[in-house]
Amino acid sequence: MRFLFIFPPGQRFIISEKRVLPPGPYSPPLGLLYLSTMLEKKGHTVEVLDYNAENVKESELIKKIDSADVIGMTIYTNSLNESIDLAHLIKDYNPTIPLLIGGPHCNITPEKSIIDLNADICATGDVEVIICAIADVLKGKGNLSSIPGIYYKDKGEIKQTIPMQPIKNLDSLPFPARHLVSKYEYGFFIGEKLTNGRTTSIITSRGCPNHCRFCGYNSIRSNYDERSVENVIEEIEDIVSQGYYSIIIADNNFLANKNRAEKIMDKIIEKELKINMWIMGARVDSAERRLFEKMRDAGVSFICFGLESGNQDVLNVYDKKTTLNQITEAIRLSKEMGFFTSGNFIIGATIETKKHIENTIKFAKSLPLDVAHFLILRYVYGSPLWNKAVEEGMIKQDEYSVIADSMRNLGLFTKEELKNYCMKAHRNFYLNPRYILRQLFYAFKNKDFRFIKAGLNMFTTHEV
Ligand code: B12
Repeated sequence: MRFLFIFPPGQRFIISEKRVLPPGPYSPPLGLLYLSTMLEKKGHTVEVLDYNAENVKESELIKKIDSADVIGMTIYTNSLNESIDLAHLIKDYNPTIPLLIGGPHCNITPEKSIIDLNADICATGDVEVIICAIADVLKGKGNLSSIPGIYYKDKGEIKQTIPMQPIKNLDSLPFPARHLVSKYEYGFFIGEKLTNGRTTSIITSRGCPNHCRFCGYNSIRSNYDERSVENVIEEIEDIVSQGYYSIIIADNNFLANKNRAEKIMDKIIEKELKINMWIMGARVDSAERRLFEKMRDAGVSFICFGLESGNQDVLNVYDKKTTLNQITEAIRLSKEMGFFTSGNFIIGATIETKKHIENTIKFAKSLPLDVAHFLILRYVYGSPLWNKAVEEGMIKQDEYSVIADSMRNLGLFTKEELKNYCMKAHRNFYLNPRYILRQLFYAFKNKDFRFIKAGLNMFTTHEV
């Protein structure tokens, strides 16, 4: 069968009234590529359209629908509206083409997703296990009712099968079909290509062992599972053989198991693999000199930490289990290793006063960070903060992502005030003379001005 897999457009960054930048193409849609491998192994053909990497015209999409037997789409909560538009366009054009959906949003609200997107089948969990069985049924072999982990339309009714178990042995999965996106160039962030050379991504673990109260990931995948060092290295070697140089490590928390991370770095050094690595998700309590030195020697050049706040009581409200001292030490160590260091902060916790927000801005400025991103707290479906707000009647069960807002008794500031605080935080951070000098020094020393441009974009940017 011919599958057309679509990664819908993500949120846009507003630069000014006239300039709106897409966030990507940052990294490939790994979920779709994992499923593609499974399908290709069974003789199906797959085409992947990544709307973050390509501006697909409607006429072009229609041609592609004409030459497909099944359409598959990844659904994220934050880009649900864009996905709904796309799904309706597809179904309006060809109401009989099967529309299969999956991804984080489908895991949290499968039944509603089928309705919202006018889809035929919604697959949850580690879909690699069932994707070929779904393909068989669409071809006329077997029955959807015997496939675990799916929701499907049957004579106007939505039926649900038994839940599926997450894959325990992630090493058993074949590597993602990267050739399907070799037409795209990844490594862009807010309009700038920030990675060096051909860029792809890898995921070496699934789930997250931590339970921060603002995060909904544990309701998307409750188990945390790791791939073995050997299996990760085999994939990195495969990536290198395909001509890639930069690898974005997309794990929620790559350094969760320091021992495993250290062994991966040891192997990369031992095998003299010429790669550059970006670590997307790290916690400050993983920062250890020996590990970080090995990361540096193996080719890590960028690391992004979830820092969240410059107030210990706010970190405690989030159950982050980190301290301000750990943050300071980790960022210092990261910079000492020469890593381009990024930190994310959240503004708008229920206890947060003006003083707290000012502390966070001051704290961020005191750290030698290269990038700081200040985001308004969102109550996301399934997170402990969302659950509590639902229990207390502030949020309705069908509100998947709600911005902190005093008008709804969610914190002490309205969302407009919080937006302004975020913009103020960005301005304060990026217009700090010490920061500007540091970045100019780096840029001139390395003759590399890309990060300055991205930083400037970030400073004039806020998310909608
Ligand atoms: C890499 C990443 C990004 C990258 C790029 C995304 C990309 N091209 O894949 C970037 C940095 C751009 C990004 C941005 C954002 N991200 Co992000 N991101 C991730 C991350 C860390 C890894 C994604 C990944 O590759 N997973 C590995 C694959 C194997 O898993 P998967 O994608 O879930 O796919 C499996 C199933 O879901 C399913 N599936 C997926 N697609 C499909 C399609 C079909 C047809 C079927 C049947 C099944 C199916 O099968 C796959 C195999 O089992 C995840 C966390 C995570 N660990 O998954 C967060 C995550 C997906 N991101 C998240 C968020 C919130 C965001 C942002 C909104 C953050 C922000 N505030 O800016 C933005 C917006 C993105 C957008 N679309 O607009 C949330 C999504 C929550 C939700 N309910 O939707 C996640 C889950 C993190 C979290 N802690 O909750 N992200």
